[in-house]
Amino acid sequence: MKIIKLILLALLVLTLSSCGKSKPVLYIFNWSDYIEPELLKEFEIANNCQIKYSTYDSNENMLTKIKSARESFDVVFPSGDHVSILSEAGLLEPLDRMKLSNFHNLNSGLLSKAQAFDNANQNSVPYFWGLTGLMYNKKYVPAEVVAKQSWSIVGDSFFKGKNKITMLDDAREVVGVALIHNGFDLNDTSEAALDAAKKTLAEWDINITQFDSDSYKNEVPDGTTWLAQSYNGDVLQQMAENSDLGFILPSEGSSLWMDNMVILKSSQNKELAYKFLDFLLEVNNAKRNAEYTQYATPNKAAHELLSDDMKNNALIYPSQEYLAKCYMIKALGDDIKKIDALYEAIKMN
Ligand code: SPD
Repeated sequence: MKIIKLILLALLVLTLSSCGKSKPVLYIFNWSDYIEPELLKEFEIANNCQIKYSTYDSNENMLTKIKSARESFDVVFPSGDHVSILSEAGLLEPLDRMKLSNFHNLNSGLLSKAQAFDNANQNSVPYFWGLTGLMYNKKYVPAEVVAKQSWSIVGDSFFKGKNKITMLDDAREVVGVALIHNGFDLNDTSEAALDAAKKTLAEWDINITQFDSDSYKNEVPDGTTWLAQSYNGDVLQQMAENSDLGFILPSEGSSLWMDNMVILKSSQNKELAYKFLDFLLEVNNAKRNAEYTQYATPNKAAHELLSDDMKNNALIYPSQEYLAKCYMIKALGDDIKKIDALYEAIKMN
């Protein structure tokens, strides 16, 4: 009897301890609306793990959270300029290519471009690239205003007193397009360039109601906002469901960016983080992700599988002629303070 009791007790302890054994957790920090949600579930099942997923709407917010000791993440998706900033701060894990069996799917031309912010592609893997433009609602913005196809629409007298325009809450994007509109490189911080951008932004500011990088996705469709500076894929996601929406890539050119996957040096679960990166690089997963997010994929093998409609969509993959007028946002070192000061002054107005 005593032996049976002991066996039962041992079984109970064993059951309780295996129940209490939690699955490994992967902490992911990404831009909002920037992944096919089913992929997350499939990764959890395939790897018997749990994903804790959080989102951000600007590189600056991401950086602040990463630097705060309170939250820790394994995988993050910074834009190119912030890959440089995170690398210089010693926060990134140098990547071991041997653990990324699907790395070869990437477009070598885009990998070379990514070396502008990540030498030898050591610390980051390209995720998506995209452009910034103007989203509008055809019900409210007259065709003759849209026909201007220029950043100057933001200052158009049609919008005067209407409080219907928003711009991104992103200093580089806002000051950047004012620089481009004036014929400067978006990374130019010379006095002449910033004076011109300041003048333009002061003119546009009377029409701008808020600086926000997320709400336009709902507010342009529902008419709260009529025109918004926005990221192309976010707009295309909405356009697929609402024919009243349109998107302009202004004729002066625009900002061009590449977002990337990185593993933080502080990651507590690097093996699982590598598996996640490799899972997203797998050709069919990358294709599904590109179809869901509507952003341009740097995964050459996945791009080949996309429909002709998507591959020929100039709002996702613009012509070489248009791309030649666009500027990649670069890390500016201390000069970023000049851009931030100009942006804060406009916001405070
Ligand atoms: N919802 C996804 C948005 C991605 C935007 N990324 C890049 C911004 C660079 N300024």
